[in-house]
Amino acid sequence: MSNTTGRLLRVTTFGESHGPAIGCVIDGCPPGIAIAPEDFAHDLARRATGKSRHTSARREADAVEILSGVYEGVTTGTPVALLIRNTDARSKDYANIARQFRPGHADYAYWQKYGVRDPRGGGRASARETTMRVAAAVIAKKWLRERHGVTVRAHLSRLGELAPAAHDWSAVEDNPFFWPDPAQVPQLEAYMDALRKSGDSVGAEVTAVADGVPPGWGEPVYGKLDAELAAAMMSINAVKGVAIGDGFASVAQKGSQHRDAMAPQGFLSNHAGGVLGGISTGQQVVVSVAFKPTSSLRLPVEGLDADGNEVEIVTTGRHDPCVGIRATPICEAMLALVLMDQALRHRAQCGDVGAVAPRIPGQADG
Ligand code: EPS
Repeated sequence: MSNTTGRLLRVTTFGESHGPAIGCVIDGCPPGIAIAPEDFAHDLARRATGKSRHTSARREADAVEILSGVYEGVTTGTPVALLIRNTDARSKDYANIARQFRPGHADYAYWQKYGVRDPRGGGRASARETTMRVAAAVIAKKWLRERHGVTVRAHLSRLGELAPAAHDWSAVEDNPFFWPDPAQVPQLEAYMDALRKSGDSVGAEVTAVADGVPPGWGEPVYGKLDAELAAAMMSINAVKGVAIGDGFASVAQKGSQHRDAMAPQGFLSNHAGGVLGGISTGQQVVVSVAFKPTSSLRLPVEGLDADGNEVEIVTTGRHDPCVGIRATPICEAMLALVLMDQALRHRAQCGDVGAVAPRIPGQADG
């Protein structure tokens, strides 16, 4: 029932926001990858709530228990099962809206589909689920880095109407917004403080980038790298759009501008975002993801309850005024999971092909 992503690296997540635990099973993980419970802490903390006043105040320990698939510190090739216990759910915040459909939220659609739903903290529709994607991707990122020299990173590229005025990768991890222009951080702080006071929320865009991807990853037609990236990103809560390379800006471009010229020293531009014909070219893989503004607001809104009564809905509790901020490591994680899956598929079918001349270097900044 679609709780699994990937074909050779298959990640299945389970759990609800206010259930006893969330978890995942990673099947198809190659043997011999060194992994310990503490390896997950860094990326999980980057994604977590309660780390700054600009995100939900819920404080989860996000301590990973490795239940299977790892022996004496290395993966064994058997399913890797990871578990995180929920420790800070406050279900009473949801008591008043348990039978109400929050406009813009998954409540109504889940109700129509299943005829029953877990309303506590959004249940399975909660962004809490993304914790396990980030955990699984810790292993994928490690494998990609060690086996192929591939690195995956991401930054916020829009916060509402604000866009970075400069781009410095080294600044991204030093501010609570994953923002690449440190000079703008005070402006972002003021923007978010005013937004939070108003009780409203705002959308955002994340750009995720992979460096060092060799040419050849991705499969024709239905298994395209860009198609699977789009599906993976769209599976993240609150995502409304995905663009590869120039994406929708391509609409206003001429072919003479968009095509990436090639020379012995490398590609001369990267409008394609590192993918041609669904297959990586060796250039930087660039994917941008649009997040809608969070729907859970304390501002009242007209809605309906499960009996069809008109009701005024107010959502209390601990919500993100801009869920796109914390989505930065989540997009990074999905990029890593898709790349590792495609790398394994490429190895399975084309492992004997080897490097084909001429191999030209990719363009560094897409
Ligand atoms: C979420 C609502 C909030 C967030 C949660 C995602 O949950 P609660 O109402 O239980 O505080 O805190 O995010 C997380 C707990 C997390 O780890 O990402 C939602 O409606 O999606």
